[in-house]
Amino acid sequence: MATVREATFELLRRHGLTTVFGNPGSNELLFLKDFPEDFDYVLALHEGAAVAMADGFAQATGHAAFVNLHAAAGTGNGMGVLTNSVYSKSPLVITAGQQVRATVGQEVMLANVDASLLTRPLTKWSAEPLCADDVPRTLSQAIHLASLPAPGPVYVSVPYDDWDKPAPAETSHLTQRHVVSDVRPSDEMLNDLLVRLEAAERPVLVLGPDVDAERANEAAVRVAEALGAPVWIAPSPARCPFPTTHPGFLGVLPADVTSVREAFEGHDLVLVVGAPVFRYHHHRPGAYLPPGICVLQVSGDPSEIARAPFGDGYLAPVGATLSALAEVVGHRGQDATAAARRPAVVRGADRVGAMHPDTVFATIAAAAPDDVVYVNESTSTAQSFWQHARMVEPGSFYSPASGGLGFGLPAAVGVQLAHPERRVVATIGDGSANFGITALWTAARYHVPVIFVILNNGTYGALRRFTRHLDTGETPGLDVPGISFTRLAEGYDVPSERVDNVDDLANALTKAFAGTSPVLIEAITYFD
Ligand code: TZD
Ligand code: CA
Repeated sequence: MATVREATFELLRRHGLTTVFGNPGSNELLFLKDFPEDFDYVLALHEGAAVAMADGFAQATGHAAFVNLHAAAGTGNGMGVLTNSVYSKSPLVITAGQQVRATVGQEVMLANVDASLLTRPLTKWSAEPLCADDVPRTLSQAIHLASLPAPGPVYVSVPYDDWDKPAPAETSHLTQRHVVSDVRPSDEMLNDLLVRLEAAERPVLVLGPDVDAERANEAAVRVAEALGAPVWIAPSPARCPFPTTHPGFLGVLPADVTSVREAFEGHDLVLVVGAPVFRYHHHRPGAYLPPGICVLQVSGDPSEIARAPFGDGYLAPVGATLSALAEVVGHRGQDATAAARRPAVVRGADRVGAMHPDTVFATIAAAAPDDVVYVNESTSTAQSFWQHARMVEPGSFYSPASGGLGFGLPAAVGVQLAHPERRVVATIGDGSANFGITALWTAARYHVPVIFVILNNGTYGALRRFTRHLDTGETPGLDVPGISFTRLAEGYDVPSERVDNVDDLANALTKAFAGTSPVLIEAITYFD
């Protein structure tokens, strides 16, 4: 008779969840006992890194990823990064070991008291099975829920004395279940959208991360071209849903109410696909929209539609909707004038001993192959990044979706594990890097060939910018001088180089792309 552990591994195998990202403790060892040979365990040295790696892996593969954390403390360490998984809708199946069932009530050491409440409201669903018999079914529920629309992270706490118990015979049904969800918008909905789109004279598209998540980038291009509509990426982007080289690409919408309104001036219809309306950041209150404009939002996420402060909502899978629209929208023969409206790129000047961030991103773009994947967590330089990076293929960009730092550096490891055939470049700020630095060890240990470029300007640049916006004057806690990333890299056994000028950076990148191992390039920059 199979044990609960064996039944669980069979279930995970059936769902393709054969990579376990984790950091173990005493509560987890009985789950990991007799670890099957066809499974991989990827050890992260901090749970934030484990969650971020799994998140990068899930987003890049387009499938659920499995995480195993240690009790409440390990879960807590993972929760900062988990704030991103909510908004990137990453289907993470996060498990944690619980103390022995009969002892949790006494609150013995490492008991995860009220475990199922711990990760709320970040997880879509969380549970602790009521008995050992129900562990496999609870995990099956978690796996399905994580992936069913709208996808998102789930959490299951399992007492460790459950794993060696016999699994009920009926458990075998679980591995045979085949679940499909509705994958097409209705004809009525499509027709309504079509009529409104075709009636518009000057439509504009705003695309969000779910377009890339559903690999609908090409369909979005076809819809934009047929409508003659230019394309913005929705504010605070976590992914790149549209080729940045397309003449109709306008860039990333600024993340404040007033700038968005200004960007929409001159248009009569905004079609938002696969994004919330909107993920504003800087508070610049005012009217949301110019007069007389109509906003249509297509999303597969009921919450995203329900919470929008304006616009009409269409609840439907974004990939299928864009593909269907691409088939039916008539070509107007009208060229999007976007290219003309995009300001010319002006590169900031380097200084002696410190590059402008523009130099870093432009030099990477010149050295990188066309199918390069970027993971970016360099906060004050986002605009510079988007001006210079070239991203053409789906799945070319990942960034922390809620702004929770500690995602980028480890997520790059997860993305690279998912895409051995593409090269991942992680552009990470010196401040951000420290929240996930231990992932360097995982990259070295498992030979994951990420090129880590640390932009070292010695400060929390984005916060410096906010002090101006909020008019606070100088505050404490803004500078982080004196950190050597080459020495940190050496400690984690990742080869590294420190560069402070464009020639040395270009040489370091050429070497890095020619090689097949992880490399860290510490790029000395200044805050602009
Ligand atoms: N802690 C966490 C987990 N997430 C955060 N977003 C912050 C703190 C606050 N924070 C920001 O929102 S941006 C930022 C911090 C500390 C500075 C990041 O500095 P950096 O990049 O060096 O990575 P820049 O380009 O210098 O801003
Ligand atoms: Ca910085």
